[in-house]
Amino acid sequence: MVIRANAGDFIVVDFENKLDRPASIHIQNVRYDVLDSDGAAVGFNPDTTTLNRKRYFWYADREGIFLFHDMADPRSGEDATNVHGLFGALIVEPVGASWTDPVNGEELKSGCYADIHHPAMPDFREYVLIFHDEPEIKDRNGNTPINPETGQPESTMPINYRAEPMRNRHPDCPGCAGEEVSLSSWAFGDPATPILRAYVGDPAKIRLIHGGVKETHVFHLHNHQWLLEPNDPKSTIIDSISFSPQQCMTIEPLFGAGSLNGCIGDVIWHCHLYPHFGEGMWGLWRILDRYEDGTRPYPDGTIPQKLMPLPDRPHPPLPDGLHPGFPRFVAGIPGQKAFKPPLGIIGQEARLPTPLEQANFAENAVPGALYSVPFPPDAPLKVFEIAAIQVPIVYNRQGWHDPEGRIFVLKEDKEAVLRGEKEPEPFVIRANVGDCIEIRLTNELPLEIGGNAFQLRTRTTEAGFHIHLVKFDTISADGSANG
Ligand SMILES: [Cu+2]
Repeated sequence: MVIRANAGDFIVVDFENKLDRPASIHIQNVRYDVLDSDGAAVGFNPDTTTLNRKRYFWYADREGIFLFHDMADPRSGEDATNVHGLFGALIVEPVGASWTDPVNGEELKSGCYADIHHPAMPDFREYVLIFHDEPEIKDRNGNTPINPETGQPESTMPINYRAEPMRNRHPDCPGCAGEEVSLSSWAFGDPATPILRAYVGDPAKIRLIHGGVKETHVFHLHNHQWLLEPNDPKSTIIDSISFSPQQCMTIEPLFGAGSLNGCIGDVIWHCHLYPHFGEGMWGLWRILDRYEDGTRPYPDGTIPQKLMPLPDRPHPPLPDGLHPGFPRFVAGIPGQKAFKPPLGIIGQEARLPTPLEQANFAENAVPGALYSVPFPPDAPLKVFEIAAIQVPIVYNRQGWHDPEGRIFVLKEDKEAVLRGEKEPEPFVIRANVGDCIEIRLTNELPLEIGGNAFQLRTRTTEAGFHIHLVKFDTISADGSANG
């Protein structure tokens, strides 16, 4: 549950407990009387948890994110309430702000996704994302979910009471091999996890919350950055941040949805701890180029909800025959592996753009930057010819080694590395601020890895080159297959 108030509001919460155990609402960081509204039974205070009804008083003295949860049972285990989801947040907006439902523009009583309006400040999209610990989720038959590859039980890592683990997106589609398709909506449909939506350029605030009590997560958002210290324009610019149990922070992506280069498409966000990512902790930010009226199906037949334009911004252009709006101009076949983007690929999967793709290219489009061009036309060009290769990596004089080391190398160094004349090292390249960088990647990896006591034999037919913090075109250069 996410509720909102304005700074300066006095808030009365009438809490009714219908559980068969004491419960409460304990809020963090707003002002309240600890003797009456702490929602806990602490020290010599009265017990402010309840089996029936309790009224709590809060004073929202400033803007921000204020997590609340049950403090009658603060334990972390399955016997307690936190891991089962008994938490939420109060978001305090500026004085004078109002909020509406992004789907229909109507008044919003509660909800994770809101459009925030203000008479003197820019409107923005507000997305509240509450990350969890790992609840003991059962499958539809009441059993602990099993990873189909390992045969072992596996955890589930939710956001906003949803999770999209890779085990449910197991490659059985034509042409699919392994992990590289698990994030693809072409192969498996959209994930159950939040799909945040905006028109390109919309200002946005992600209200990032850790509702759990045990584990740390790392929030990472592709192709967007934000200031580590929002009120300091000289602050470090980041695109990932660790956050621990009960921490809350506002992420305000610079330049809004689509970042500096106005990219459209599906921007993935996820926990950077890979086990969490693989066990469900990811979602998409769908950045739209055309008005979405809630009637027009995606390629797989699902009909997305309407998205109200922010009223203080220019109305997004209406779709037409050649510009049906993302993702409808992207070539693909639902139920199958996503196509590679046109023009940028040499070899078996090379293809020319369809007329629809061509019509949606940005002005000055080049292979690898088709739908948004992240550099000015006069930017100096640096080209790197790179290969991904397998080579043993020896870690020390005692000969501890990884027989299946996998590294990027400059093509001109490849033979020397493979012959053992040049030691493998992490691949580091350099450029100057303002350069346009063209990466030409050749995948020379073996088609499989493992097949021993420690690693299942796994197909690894695909490789990508995903970069952080610099600008690129999300649809054609993310180095992944998202959305
Ligand atoms: Cu995590």
